[in-house]
Amino acid sequence: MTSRRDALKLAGLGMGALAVGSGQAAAATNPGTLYSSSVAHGPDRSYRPGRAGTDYTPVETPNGSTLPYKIKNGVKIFHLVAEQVDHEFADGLNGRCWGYNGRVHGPTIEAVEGDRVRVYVTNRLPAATSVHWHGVILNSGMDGVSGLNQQAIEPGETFVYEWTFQQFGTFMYHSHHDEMTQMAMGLLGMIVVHPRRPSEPKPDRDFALMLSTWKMRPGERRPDPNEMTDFNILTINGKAYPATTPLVARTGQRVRIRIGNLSAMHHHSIHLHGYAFEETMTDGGLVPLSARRPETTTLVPVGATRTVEFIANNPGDWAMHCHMTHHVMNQMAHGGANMLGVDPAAFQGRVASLLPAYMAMGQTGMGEMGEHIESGHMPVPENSLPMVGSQGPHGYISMGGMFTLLKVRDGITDFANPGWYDDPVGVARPATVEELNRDEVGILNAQTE
Ligand SMILES: [Cu+2]
Repeated sequence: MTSRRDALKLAGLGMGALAVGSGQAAAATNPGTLYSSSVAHGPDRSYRPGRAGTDYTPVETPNGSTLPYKIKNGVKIFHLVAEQVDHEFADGLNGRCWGYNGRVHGPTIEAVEGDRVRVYVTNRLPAATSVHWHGVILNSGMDGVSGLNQQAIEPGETFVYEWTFQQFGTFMYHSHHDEMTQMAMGLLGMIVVHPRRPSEPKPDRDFALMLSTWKMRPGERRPDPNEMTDFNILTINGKAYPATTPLVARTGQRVRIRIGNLSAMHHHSIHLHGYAFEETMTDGGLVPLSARRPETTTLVPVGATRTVEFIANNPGDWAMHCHMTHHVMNQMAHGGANMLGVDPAAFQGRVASLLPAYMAMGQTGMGEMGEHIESGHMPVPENSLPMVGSQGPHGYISMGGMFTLLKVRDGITDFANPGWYDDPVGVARPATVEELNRDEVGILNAQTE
């Protein structure tokens, strides 16, 4: 028997459901208006194809590329080919991965809000696949979840997807068939959609970065999709530092950096030195001005994009990296014994009688390991990466993995790597005896004694 109170509850629920229902109906006819559309779209309204230069400043994908297209009857036509790709993560480490159009990760799909697009997907993998357009609001049948929205694309088949971008922003695409295997093998890419009528200043420099994680056992070429936690290659656009191409801007330019994360298990807190920025967009749309706040680190969760913007008013070479310390180390830093503080003299000789090439390491940390390798004092196994870094202008840079550089220079018009920054203001250096005495620091500097 239903009590009066229950009846009221039911009535309340009913009204709630009605309210939700009408809200959904409104969203369905006008999906992009919440935060992310710059024009009033009717149902599936498309515009003339947006043009680079006039409608938008093209995005750059460091170490990557933009997917070419052709226009037929007002529709932008793209073609993705899923296939095996031999990919170099950094000098010395190659993987037999899966990617799109000969790349890991796939080329960036770039379009303008209101563009009608048709994307052909050819499967040259030994397994079935499908492509999901993460964050793109489109009809259910184009959403790409195999079995749910469509049949899987079998090896040798070509499927066609078609929709109109009703929103702008930073989105991603990836396999949605056997995700665990196929995303771990590299089947992912970025989607950048520019606003048709921007309400905010266009960026002068616009970059797209995809974060991902890999398990590459030293000596092996196949990424291991079964790994759940201990990933040992951390990449930006498929590259581990020092193979990451720097982001270059001229002093005073407005810089936009779009960061997507399709790692298996790890969120990444991406930190930029030298600047405070604002997070302007997520893959859900524009962040309202009233909700923006200054940050120096943006947390990019798995399965999300974060877009940050700033004026490049501080020239220099600036580190930009994941702040999780194990994410800025390469392969050989993982799984070793803790040697910190150990005096290896006692056993070095005994081990060396069994293993002539043996070298104790890690007693003061891992920072010096890259130098040992670079100088030829320490061999690394075939097809593997040392833990960290490369030679910088002031010594060895003990960073690897998810690490890149923002290089800001006065007056440049060419955005190729400008080399190392020579800071005219001053560089930190050993203190002099006069300085130590003057400021009564009470300690003598080993280098100035
Ligand atoms: Cu990270």
